[in-house]
Amino acid sequence: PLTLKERLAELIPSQIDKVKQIRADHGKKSFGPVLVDQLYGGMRGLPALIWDGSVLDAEEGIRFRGKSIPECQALLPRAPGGSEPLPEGLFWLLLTGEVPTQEQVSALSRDWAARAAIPEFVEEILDRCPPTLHPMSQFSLAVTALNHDSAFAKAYQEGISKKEYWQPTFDDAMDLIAKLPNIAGRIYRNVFSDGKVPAVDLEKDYSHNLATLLGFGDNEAFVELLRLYITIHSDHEGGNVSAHTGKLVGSALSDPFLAFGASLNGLAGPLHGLANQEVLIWLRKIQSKIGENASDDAVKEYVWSTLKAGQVVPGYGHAVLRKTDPRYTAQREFALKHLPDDPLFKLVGQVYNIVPGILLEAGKAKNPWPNVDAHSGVLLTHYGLTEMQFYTVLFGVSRAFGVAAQLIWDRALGAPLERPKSYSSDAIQNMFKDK
Ligand code: AMX
Repeated sequence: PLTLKERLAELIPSQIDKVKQIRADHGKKSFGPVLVDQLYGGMRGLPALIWDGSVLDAEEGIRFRGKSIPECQALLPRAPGGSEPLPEGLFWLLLTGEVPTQEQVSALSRDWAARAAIPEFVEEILDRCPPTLHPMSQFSLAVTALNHDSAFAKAYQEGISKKEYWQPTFDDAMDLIAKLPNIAGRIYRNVFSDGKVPAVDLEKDYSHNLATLLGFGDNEAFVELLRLYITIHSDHEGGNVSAHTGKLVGSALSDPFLAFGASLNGLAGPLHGLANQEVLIWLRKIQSKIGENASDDAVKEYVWSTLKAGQVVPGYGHAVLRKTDPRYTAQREFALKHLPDDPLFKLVGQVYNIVPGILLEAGKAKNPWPNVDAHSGVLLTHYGLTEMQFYTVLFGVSRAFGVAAQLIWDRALGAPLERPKSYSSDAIQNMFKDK
Protein backbone atom coordinates (compact mmCIF):
# COMPACT_ATOMS: atom_id res chain seq x y z
CA PRO A 1 0.00 0.00 0.00
CA LEU A 2 0.98 3.63 -0.49
CA THR A 3 2.53 5.65 2.30
CA LEU A 4 0.83 8.88 3.32
CA LYS A 5 3.45 10.95 1.50
CA GLU A 6 3.07 8.90 -1.69
CA ARG A 7 -0.71 9.23 -1.59
CA LEU A 8 -0.41 12.95 -1.03
CA ALA A 9 1.95 13.32 -3.98
CA GLU A 10 -0.76 11.71 -6.12
CA LEU A 11 -3.48 14.04 -4.82
CA ILE A 12 -1.67 17.37 -5.04
CA PRO A 13 -1.76 17.99 -8.83
CA SER A 14 -5.53 17.56 -9.10
CA GLN A 15 -6.05 19.78 -6.06
CA ILE A 16 -3.91 22.51 -7.64
CA ASP A 17 -6.11 22.28 -10.76
CA LYS A 18 -9.27 22.36 -8.67
CA VAL A 19 -8.22 25.55 -6.89
CA LYS A 20 -7.28 27.16 -10.23
CA GLN A 21 -10.69 26.28 -11.59
CA ILE A 22 -12.51 27.61 -8.50
CA ARG A 23 -10.63 30.88 -8.80
CA ALA A 24 -11.28 31.12 -12.54
CA ASP A 25 -15.02 30.45 -12.11
CA HIS A 26 -15.72 32.28 -8.85
CA GLY A 27 -12.68 34.43 -8.04
CA LYS A 28 -14.52 37.73 -8.37
CA LYS A 29 -17.72 36.70 -6.58
CA SER A 30 -18.60 38.32 -3.25
CA PHE A 31 -19.67 36.63 0.02
CA GLY A 32 -21.61 39.73 1.08
CA PRO A 33 -20.79 42.99 2.84
CA VAL A 34 -18.06 43.58 5.40
CA LEU A 35 -19.46 45.47 8.38
CA VAL A 36 -17.52 47.94 10.47
CA ASP A 37 -18.74 45.93 13.48
CA GLN A 38 -16.78 42.94 12.22
CA LEU A 39 -13.53 44.91 12.37
CA TYR A 40 -14.21 45.87 15.98
CA GLY A 41 -15.81 42.53 16.83
CA GLY A 42 -12.96 40.07 16.45
CA MET A 43 -13.86 39.40 12.79
CA ARG A 44 -16.76 37.11 13.75
CA GLY A 45 -18.33 35.62 10.65
CA LEU A 46 -15.89 37.31 8.28
CA PRO A 47 -15.08 34.87 5.46
CA ALA A 48 -11.32 35.13 5.30
CA LEU A 49 -9.53 31.78 5.21
CA ILE A 50 -9.25 28.52 3.30
CA TRP A 51 -9.05 25.45 5.58
CA ASP A 52 -9.60 22.02 4.11
CA GLY A 53 -9.33 19.55 7.00
CA SER A 54 -12.54 20.48 8.77
CA VAL A 55 -15.54 22.79 8.63
CA LEU A 56 -17.55 23.93 11.65
CA ASP A 57 -21.33 24.24 11.43
CA ALA A 58 -22.85 26.46 14.13
CA GLU A 59 -25.67 24.00 14.86
CA GLU A 60 -24.11 20.65 14.14
CA GLY A 61 -20.50 21.17 15.20
CA ILE A 62 -17.32 19.95 13.58
CA ARG A 63 -16.96 17.66 10.55
CA PHE A 64 -13.53 16.36 9.61
CA ARG A 65 -13.44 16.19 5.80
CA GLY A 66 -17.22 15.99 5.86
CA LYS A 67 -17.39 13.33 8.58
CA SER A 68 -19.00 13.95 11.98
CA ILE A 69 -17.37 12.70 15.19
CA PRO A 70 -19.71 9.65 15.44
CA GLU A 71 -18.95 8.85 11.78
CA CYS A 72 -15.21 9.04 12.46
CA GLN A 73 -15.70 6.78 15.48
CA ALA A 74 -17.46 4.26 13.25
CA LEU A 75 -15.19 4.49 10.20
CA LEU A 76 -11.60 5.06 11.31
CA PRO A 77 -9.35 2.11 12.20
CA ARG A 78 -9.05 1.20 15.90
CA ALA A 79 -6.45 -0.55 18.01
CA PRO A 80 -6.91 -4.31 18.45
CA GLY A 81 -9.64 -4.69 21.08
CA GLY A 82 -10.22 -0.93 21.21
CA SER A 83 -13.38 0.99 20.42
CA GLU A 84 -12.11 4.54 19.84
CA PRO A 85 -10.55 5.75 16.57
CA LEU A 86 -6.77 5.90 16.27
CA PRO A 87 -5.65 9.54 15.77
CA GLU A 88 -3.25 8.24 13.12
CA GLY A 89 -6.29 7.54 10.96
CA LEU A 90 -7.74 10.97 11.66
CA PHE A 91 -4.50 12.58 10.47
CA TRP A 92 -4.67 10.57 7.26
CA LEU A 93 -8.28 11.68 6.82
CA LEU A 94 -7.45 15.36 7.49
CA LEU A 95 -4.67 15.30 4.91
CA THR A 96 -6.23 13.24 2.14
CA GLY A 97 -9.98 13.25 2.73
CA GLU A 98 -9.78 9.44 2.67
CA VAL A 99 -10.28 6.78 5.33
CA PRO A 100 -7.05 4.76 5.58
CA THR A 101 -6.70 1.01 5.94
CA GLN A 102 -5.62 -0.65 9.16
CA GLU A 103 -2.27 -1.34 7.52
CA GLN A 104 -1.74 2.29 6.54
CA VAL A 105 -2.56 3.40 10.07
CA SER A 106 -0.13 0.88 11.57
CA ALA A 107 2.58 2.16 9.24
CA LEU A 108 1.94 5.69 10.53
CA SER A 109 2.17 4.48 14.15
CA ARG A 110 5.53 2.91 13.40
CA ASP A 111 6.77 5.94 11.48
CA TRP A 112 5.87 8.30 14.33
CA ALA A 113 7.40 6.04 16.98
CA ALA A 114 10.62 5.91 14.95
CA ARG A 115 10.74 9.74 14.77
CA ALA A 116 9.80 10.30 18.43
CA ALA A 117 13.20 11.12 19.96
CA ILE A 118 13.91 14.78 20.70
CA PRO A 119 17.37 16.39 20.48
CA GLU A 120 19.41 16.36 23.69
CA PHE A 121 19.57 20.15 23.81
CA VAL A 122 15.75 20.30 23.82
CA GLU A 123 15.70 17.85 26.72
CA GLU A 124 18.15 20.14 28.49
CA ILE A 125 16.01 23.22 27.83
CA LEU A 126 13.06 21.44 29.43
CA ASP A 127 15.12 20.10 32.33
CA ARG A 128 16.29 23.63 33.10
CA CYS A 129 12.82 25.17 33.16
CA PRO A 130 11.71 25.99 36.70
CA PRO A 131 8.72 23.81 37.66
CA THR A 132 6.86 27.07 38.24
CA LEU A 133 7.01 27.90 34.51
CA HIS A 134 3.59 26.99 33.09
CA PRO A 135 3.64 23.71 31.13
CA MET A 136 2.30 25.54 28.06
CA SER A 137 5.23 27.96 28.08
CA GLN A 138 7.63 25.03 28.36
CA PHE A 139 5.78 23.28 25.52
CA SER A 140 6.03 26.31 23.26
CA LEU A 141 9.75 26.77 24.03
CA ALA A 142 10.53 23.17 23.15
CA VAL A 143 8.49 23.14 19.94
CA THR A 144 10.09 26.39 18.79
CA ALA A 145 13.54 24.94 19.51
CA LEU A 146 12.82 21.94 17.24
CA ASN A 147 13.25 24.42 14.39
CA HIS A 148 16.99 23.71 14.86
CA ASP A 149 16.56 20.61 12.68
CA SER A 150 13.82 21.80 10.33
CA ALA A 151 13.99 20.16 6.91
CA PHE A 152 12.02 23.07 5.44
CA ALA A 153 14.31 25.78 6.85
CA LYS A 154 17.36 23.90 5.56
CA ALA A 155 15.88 23.28 2.12
CA TYR A 156 14.86 26.94 1.86
CA GLN A 157 18.41 28.04 2.63
CA GLU A 158 19.61 25.69 -0.06
CA GLY A 159 17.28 27.28 -2.60
CA ILE A 160 14.46 24.73 -2.92
CA SER A 161 11.91 25.47 -5.67
CA LYS A 162 8.43 26.64 -4.61
CA LYS A 163 6.92 23.58 -6.23
CA GLU A 164 8.76 21.36 -3.77
CA TYR A 165 7.92 23.26 -0.57
CA TRP A 166 5.35 20.75 0.54
CA GLN A 167 7.85 17.91 0.76
CA PRO A 168 10.12 19.20 3.55
CA THR A 169 6.99 20.71 5.16
CA PHE A 170 5.53 17.21 5.24
CA ASP A 171 8.73 15.82 6.78
CA ASP A 172 8.75 18.54 9.44
CA ALA A 173 5.04 18.03 10.15
CA MET A 174 5.60 14.31 10.69
CA ASP A 175 8.57 15.03 12.99
CA LEU A 176 6.58 17.66 14.87
CA ILE A 177 3.67 15.33 15.61
CA ALA A 178 5.99 12.43 16.39
CA LYS A 179 8.08 14.37 18.90
CA LEU A 180 5.23 15.95 20.88
CA PRO A 181 4.67 12.94 23.19
CA ASN A 182 8.30 13.04 24.31
CA ILE A 183 8.06 16.78 24.96
CA ALA A 184 4.74 16.47 26.78
CA GLY A 185 5.96 13.46 28.78
CA ARG A 186 9.13 15.22 29.82
CA ILE A 187 7.26 18.34 30.95
CA TYR A 188 4.79 16.24 32.94
CA ARG A 189 7.47 14.15 34.59
CA ASN A 190 9.71 17.14 35.36
CA VAL A 191 6.96 19.29 36.82
CA PHE A 192 4.82 16.70 38.56
CA SER A 193 6.98 13.64 39.24
CA ASP A 194 10.52 12.26 39.25
CA GLY A 195 11.73 13.61 35.88
CA LYS A 196 12.45 10.12 34.54
CA VAL A 197 11.02 9.63 31.04
CA PRO A 198 10.70 6.07 29.69
CA ALA A 199 11.40 5.09 26.06
CA VAL A 200 8.65 4.82 23.47
CA ASP A 201 7.73 1.36 22.23
CA LEU A 202 8.35 1.16 18.47
CA GLU A 203 5.47 -1.30 18.06
CA LYS A 204 2.82 0.69 19.93
CA ASP A 205 0.42 3.31 18.60
CA TYR A 206 0.81 7.04 19.21
CA SER A 207 -1.68 7.35 22.06
CA HIS A 208 -0.29 4.30 23.81
CA ASN A 209 3.18 5.78 23.71
CA LEU A 210 1.93 9.15 24.92
CA ALA A 211 0.19 7.42 27.83
CA THR A 212 3.40 5.51 28.65
CA LEU A 213 5.49 8.67 28.61
CA LEU A 214 3.04 10.29 31.02
CA GLY A 215 3.10 7.21 33.27
CA PHE A 216 -0.35 5.78 32.43
CA GLY A 217 0.59 3.22 29.76
CA ASP A 218 -0.70 0.28 31.80
CA ASN A 219 -4.22 1.65 31.91
CA GLU A 220 -5.96 0.56 28.71
CA ALA A 221 -9.03 2.71 29.43
CA PHE A 222 -6.81 5.79 29.74
CA VAL A 223 -5.13 4.90 26.44
CA GLU A 224 -8.57 4.67 24.83
CA LEU A 225 -9.44 8.05 26.32
CA LEU A 226 -6.31 9.56 24.76
CA ARG A 227 -7.26 8.10 21.36
CA LEU A 228 -10.64 9.78 21.57
CA TYR A 229 -9.19 12.96 23.09
CA ILE A 230 -6.55 13.45 20.38
CA THR A 231 -9.07 12.68 17.64
CA ILE A 232 -11.67 15.22 18.74
CA HIS A 233 -9.29 18.06 19.72
CA SER A 234 -7.27 17.88 16.49
CA ASP A 235 -9.01 20.41 14.30
CA HIS A 236 -11.85 22.94 14.51
CA GLU A 237 -11.68 24.67 11.13
CA GLY A 238 -9.29 27.56 10.47
CA GLY A 239 -10.48 30.68 12.28
CA ASN A 240 -9.85 29.71 15.91
CA VAL A 241 -6.82 31.32 17.52
CA SER A 242 -4.42 28.35 17.44
CA ALA A 243 -5.28 27.20 13.91
CA HIS A 244 -5.29 30.65 12.41
CA THR A 245 -2.04 31.60 14.16
CA GLY A 246 -0.28 28.52 12.78
CA LYS A 247 -1.50 29.27 9.27
CA LEU A 248 -0.59 32.95 9.53
CA VAL A 249 2.93 32.34 10.79
CA GLY A 250 3.41 29.54 8.27
CA SER A 251 2.45 31.95 5.51
CA ALA A 252 5.71 33.83 6.14
CA LEU A 253 7.43 30.52 5.28
CA SER A 254 8.39 30.10 8.91
CA ASP A 255 8.82 26.33 9.26
CA PRO A 256 6.18 24.11 10.94
CA PHE A 257 7.96 24.21 14.31
CA LEU A 258 7.96 28.00 14.42
CA ALA A 259 4.40 28.12 13.13
CA PHE A 260 3.07 25.58 15.60
CA GLY A 261 5.04 27.13 18.49
CA ALA A 262 3.03 30.29 17.77
CA SER A 263 -0.21 28.26 17.72
CA LEU A 264 0.60 26.97 21.18
CA ASN A 265 1.03 30.47 22.56
CA GLY A 266 -2.50 31.24 21.41
CA LEU A 267 -3.87 27.97 22.72
CA ALA A 268 -2.42 28.93 26.12
CA GLY A 269 -4.98 31.74 26.55
CA PRO A 270 -7.92 31.24 28.97
CA LEU A 271 -10.56 32.06 26.35
CA HIS A 272 -9.12 29.31 24.12
CA GLY A 273 -7.31 26.10 25.12
CA LEU A 274 -6.52 27.06 28.69
CA ALA A 275 -10.26 26.86 29.37
CA ASN A 276 -9.86 23.12 30.12
CA GLN A 277 -7.59 24.00 33.05
CA GLU A 278 -9.94 26.78 34.11
CA VAL A 279 -12.95 24.43 34.12
CA LEU A 280 -11.33 22.05 36.52
CA ILE A 281 -10.16 24.81 38.83
CA TRP A 282 -13.72 26.16 38.80
CA LEU A 283 -15.28 22.74 39.51
CA ARG A 284 -12.87 22.17 42.39
CA LYS A 285 -13.79 25.58 43.80
CA ILE A 286 -17.47 24.63 43.67
CA GLN A 287 -16.71 21.41 45.53
CA SER A 288 -14.65 23.12 48.20
CA LYS A 289 -17.15 25.94 48.62
CA ILE A 290 -20.41 24.01 48.69
CA GLY A 291 -19.23 20.42 49.11
CA GLU A 292 -19.77 17.25 47.05
CA ASN A 293 -23.40 16.36 46.30
CA ALA A 294 -24.39 20.03 46.44
CA SER A 295 -28.02 20.91 45.75
CA ASP A 296 -29.05 22.45 42.42
CA ASP A 297 -29.84 25.68 44.22
CA ALA A 298 -26.36 25.88 45.71
CA VAL A 299 -24.77 25.27 42.27
CA LYS A 300 -27.05 27.91 40.73
CA GLU A 301 -25.98 30.42 43.33
CA TYR A 302 -22.33 29.65 42.64
CA VAL A 303 -22.77 30.13 38.88
CA TRP A 304 -24.46 33.49 39.46
CA SER A 305 -21.66 34.52 41.82
CA THR A 306 -19.13 33.78 39.03
CA LEU A 307 -21.04 36.01 36.62
CA LYS A 308 -21.58 38.74 39.17
CA ALA A 309 -17.83 38.81 39.84
CA GLY A 310 -17.39 39.75 36.17
CA GLN A 311 -15.93 36.37 35.22
CA VAL A 312 -16.90 33.94 32.48
CA VAL A 313 -18.20 30.44 33.17
CA PRO A 314 -15.32 28.41 31.74
CA GLY A 315 -16.21 25.69 29.25
CA TYR A 316 -19.43 27.41 28.16
CA GLY A 317 -20.06 29.58 25.11
CA HIS A 318 -18.40 29.60 21.72
CA ALA A 319 -17.54 32.09 19.00
CA VAL A 320 -19.16 29.93 16.28
CA LEU A 321 -21.14 27.08 17.85
CA ARG A 322 -24.76 27.67 18.89
CA LYS A 323 -25.56 24.19 20.25
CA THR A 324 -23.90 21.70 22.59
CA ASP A 325 -20.46 20.91 21.15
CA PRO A 326 -20.41 17.33 19.75
CA ARG A 327 -16.92 17.06 21.24
CA TYR A 328 -18.59 17.56 24.64
CA THR A 329 -21.17 14.92 23.78
CA ALA A 330 -18.52 12.40 22.68
CA GLN A 331 -16.72 12.84 26.00
CA ARG A 332 -19.98 12.60 27.94
CA GLU A 333 -20.70 9.30 26.23
CA PHE A 334 -17.23 8.05 27.09
CA ALA A 335 -17.88 8.99 30.75
CA LEU A 336 -21.30 7.29 30.77
CA LYS A 337 -19.60 4.13 29.53
CA HIS A 338 -16.45 4.15 31.65
CA LEU A 339 -17.06 6.27 34.76
CA PRO A 340 -20.82 6.75 35.28
CA ASP A 341 -20.54 6.99 39.07
CA ASP A 342 -17.58 9.37 39.30
CA PRO A 343 -18.64 12.23 41.65
CA LEU A 344 -16.91 14.90 39.57
CA PHE A 345 -18.64 13.59 36.42
CA LYS A 346 -21.93 13.92 38.26
CA LEU A 347 -21.11 17.54 39.05
CA VAL A 348 -20.23 18.14 35.37
CA GLY A 349 -23.65 16.72 34.44
CA GLN A 350 -25.37 18.86 37.09
CA VAL A 351 -23.60 21.97 35.82
CA TYR A 352 -24.72 21.05 32.27
CA ASN A 353 -28.34 21.07 33.48
CA ILE A 354 -27.96 24.42 35.20
CA VAL A 355 -25.53 26.74 33.37
CA PRO A 356 -27.29 27.13 29.98
CA GLY A 357 -30.47 28.38 31.69
CA ILE A 358 -28.52 30.91 33.71
CA LEU A 359 -26.48 32.16 30.74
CA LEU A 360 -29.74 32.58 28.80
CA GLU A 361 -31.29 34.47 31.69
CA ALA A 362 -28.18 36.65 32.04
CA GLY A 363 -28.72 37.41 28.37
CA LYS A 364 -25.22 38.17 27.12
CA ALA A 365 -23.59 34.98 25.82
CA LYS A 366 -24.72 34.15 22.28
CA ASN A 367 -24.19 30.47 23.00
CA PRO A 368 -25.16 29.16 26.45
CA TRP A 369 -24.08 25.58 25.70
CA PRO A 370 -20.93 23.70 26.77
CA ASN A 371 -17.84 23.43 24.58
CA VAL A 372 -15.13 20.76 24.44
CA ASP A 373 -13.32 22.10 27.51
CA ALA A 374 -16.26 21.66 29.88
CA HIS A 375 -15.69 17.92 29.88
CA SER A 376 -12.10 16.93 29.20
CA GLY A 377 -10.65 17.59 32.65
CA VAL A 378 -13.02 15.32 34.54
CA LEU A 379 -12.03 12.37 32.34
CA LEU A 380 -8.30 12.93 32.83
CA THR A 381 -8.82 13.43 36.57
CA HIS A 382 -10.71 10.17 36.83
CA TYR A 383 -7.67 8.22 35.65
CA GLY A 384 -5.31 10.05 37.99
CA LEU A 385 -4.05 12.82 35.71
CA THR A 386 -5.15 15.42 38.22
CA GLU A 387 -2.72 18.24 37.45
CA MET A 388 -4.92 20.70 35.60
CA GLN A 389 -2.02 23.00 34.66
CA PHE A 390 -1.05 20.23 32.26
CA TYR A 391 -4.38 19.83 30.48
CA THR A 392 -3.81 22.37 27.74
CA VAL A 393 -0.59 20.57 26.77
CA LEU A 394 -2.69 17.56 25.76
CA PHE A 395 -4.96 19.83 23.76
CA GLY A 396 -1.81 21.15 22.08
CA VAL A 397 -0.53 17.68 21.19
CA SER A 398 -3.80 17.07 19.42
CA ARG A 399 -4.11 20.49 17.76
CA ALA A 400 -0.78 19.84 15.98
CA PHE A 401 -2.62 17.34 13.76
CA GLY A 402 -4.97 19.91 12.27
CA VAL A 403 -2.44 22.73 11.98
CA ALA A 404 0.22 20.45 10.45
CA ALA A 405 -2.21 19.09 7.85
CA GLN A 406 -3.16 22.59 6.70
CA LEU A 407 0.47 23.79 6.64
CA ILE A 408 1.29 20.97 4.23
CA TRP A 409 -1.62 21.88 1.95
CA ASP A 410 -0.81 25.59 2.14
CA ARG A 411 2.70 24.93 0.90
CA ALA A 412 1.46 22.46 -1.74
CA LEU A 413 -1.05 24.98 -3.09
CA GLY A 414 1.34 27.93 -2.94
CA ALA A 415 -0.69 29.87 -0.37
CA PRO A 416 0.67 33.43 -0.26
CA LEU A 417 1.80 35.56 2.66
CA GLU A 418 -1.24 36.60 4.72
CA ARG A 419 -1.65 40.36 4.81
CA PRO A 420 -5.19 41.67 5.44
CA LYS A 421 -5.88 45.41 5.49
CA SER A 422 -6.19 47.23 8.79
CA TYR A 423 -7.79 50.62 9.44
CA SER A 424 -7.53 53.21 12.19
CA SER A 425 -10.70 54.40 13.93
CA ASP A 426 -10.03 57.85 12.46
CA ALA A 427 -9.88 56.36 8.98
CA ILE A 428 -13.23 54.66 9.52
CA GLN A 429 -14.80 57.84 10.84
CA ASN A 430 -13.54 59.76 7.81
CA MET A 431 -14.65 57.06 5.40
CA PHE A 432 -18.28 57.35 6.54
CA LYS A 433 -18.45 61.01 7.60
CA ASP A 434 -20.87 62.07 4.87
CA LYS A 435 -22.83 58.79 4.68
N1 AMX B 1 -19.71 33.04 30.71
C1 AMX B 1 -20.01 34.34 30.92
N2 AMX B 1 -20.14 35.24 29.94
C2 AMX B 1 -19.97 34.79 28.67
C3 AMX B 1 -19.69 33.47 28.39
C4 AMX B 1 -19.53 32.56 29.47
N3 AMX B 1 -19.20 31.28 29.29
N4 AMX B 1 -19.56 33.33 27.05
C5 AMX B 1 -19.77 34.55 26.52
N5 AMX B 1 -20.01 35.44 27.51
C6 AMX B 1 -20.18 36.89 27.38
C7 AMX B 1 -18.93 37.47 26.73
O1 AMX B 1 -17.89 37.61 27.69
C8 AMX B 1 -19.43 38.77 26.16
O2 AMX B 1 -19.52 39.70 27.21
P1 AMX B 1 -19.24 41.27 26.97
O3 AMX B 1 -20.29 41.70 26.01
O4 AMX B 1 -19.36 41.85 28.33
O5 AMX B 1 -17.86 41.37 26.39
C9 AMX B 1 -20.84 38.38 25.71
O6 AMX B 1 -21.21 37.21 26.47
C10 AMX B 1 -20.95 38.06 24.24
O7 AMX B 1 -19.97 37.08 23.89
P2 AMX B 1 -20.24 36.01 22.74
O8 AMX B 1 -20.40 36.76 21.46
O9 AMX B 1 -21.31 35.07 23.15
O10 AMX B 1 -18.89 35.16 22.78
P3 AMX B 1 -17.53 35.43 21.97
O11 AMX B 1 -17.67 34.90 20.60
O12 AMX B 1 -17.07 36.83 22.12
O13 AMX B 1 -16.51 34.54 22.84
C11 AMX B 1 -15.83 32.63 24.05
C12 AMX B 1 -16.51 33.15 22.80
C13 AMX B 1 -15.58 31.14 23.92
C14 AMX B 1 -14.48 33.34 24.23
C15 AMX B 1 -16.75 32.93 25.28
O14 AMX B 1 -17.96 32.21 25.14
C16 AMX B 1 -16.10 32.58 26.61
O15 AMX B 1 -15.39 33.42 27.17
N6 AMX B 1 -16.34 31.33 27.16
C17 AMX B 1 -15.69 30.88 28.36
C18 AMX B 1 -14.25 30.46 28.07
C19 AMX B 1 -14.20 29.16 27.26
O16 AMX B 1 -14.85 28.19 27.58
N7 AMX B 1 -13.35 29.14 26.21
C20 AMX B 1 -13.12 27.92 25.42
C21 AMX B 1 -13.76 27.98 24.06
C22 AMX B 1 -13.43 26.73 23.26
C23 AMX B 1 -11.97 26.68 22.95
O17 AMX B 1 -11.46 27.51 22.23
N8 AMX B 1 -11.24 25.75 23.48
